[in-house]
Amino acid sequence: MGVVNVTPDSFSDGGRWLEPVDAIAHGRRLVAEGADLLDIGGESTRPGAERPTEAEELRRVLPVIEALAATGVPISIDTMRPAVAAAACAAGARMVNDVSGGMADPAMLSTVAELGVGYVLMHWRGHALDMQQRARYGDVAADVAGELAAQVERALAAGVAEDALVLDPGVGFAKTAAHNWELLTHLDPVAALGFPVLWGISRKAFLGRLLAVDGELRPAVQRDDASVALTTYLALNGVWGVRTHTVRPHRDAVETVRRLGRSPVVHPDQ
Ligand code: PMM
Repeated sequence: MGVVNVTPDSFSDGGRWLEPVDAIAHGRRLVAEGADLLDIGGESTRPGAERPTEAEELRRVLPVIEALAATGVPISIDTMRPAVAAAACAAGARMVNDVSGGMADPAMLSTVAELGVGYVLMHWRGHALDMQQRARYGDVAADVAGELAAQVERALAAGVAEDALVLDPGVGFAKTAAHNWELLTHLDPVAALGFPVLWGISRKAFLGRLLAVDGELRPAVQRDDASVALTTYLALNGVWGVRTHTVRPHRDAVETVRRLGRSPVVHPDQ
């Protein structure tokens, strides 16, 4: 899943694709590099971020979705707002990527059910402004799986189809670096829920910390090799997808793992 952030303030590429023409060109580049899916978002969720208005979010994403839907590559809309999800699907999106997993606005679940589109349900405990204060777990992998299972129940009760669901453990969302590593080394509890699993690890701060030199975090754009290492590991462990800012190196990693016969990841052409 290639990321197109139409935001002024995303942590790794904020402001780079704020103009529709730049976002569209970027999305086309990601498709040319082999993206199976494009994730288009107009709200940054980095820790401490302020929320844009709904009107501003729509203004950012709609022209980009319309243009990129024309490439034929499936598009997900990265939003927590039901009205944005509905407008995005009317403009050509086929999936809703809700980092709040239906918790920011409970009407999201019935909206997704009515739209009949795919739904990425991510583990979430609160908005970016104060989410890191909620990073408290007993056993993080078991707790995240349990909270995801509870949201899955709510989604199904609201009428979301079981086969529309993709789960995401939400790396970096109300989680410390130690929590992220613990989740990544204990994939089973979330996998055992029986749904496809998406991981968003690309360029995240815990990699910047791992690769820090003299206490200086490695800058976001210099975290790509570490991101690809995690994609390789996740592909070896049969995840459904990874959400990434670059596509070609991740695609290459997945193809290589697949050639080794070690991954159940299925190529769309086969
Ligand atoms: N991370 C970000 C934004 N959206 N969506 C899903 N499903 N999973 C994630 O981990 C995720 C996401 C934050 O990263 P960005 O600011 O680089 O987009």
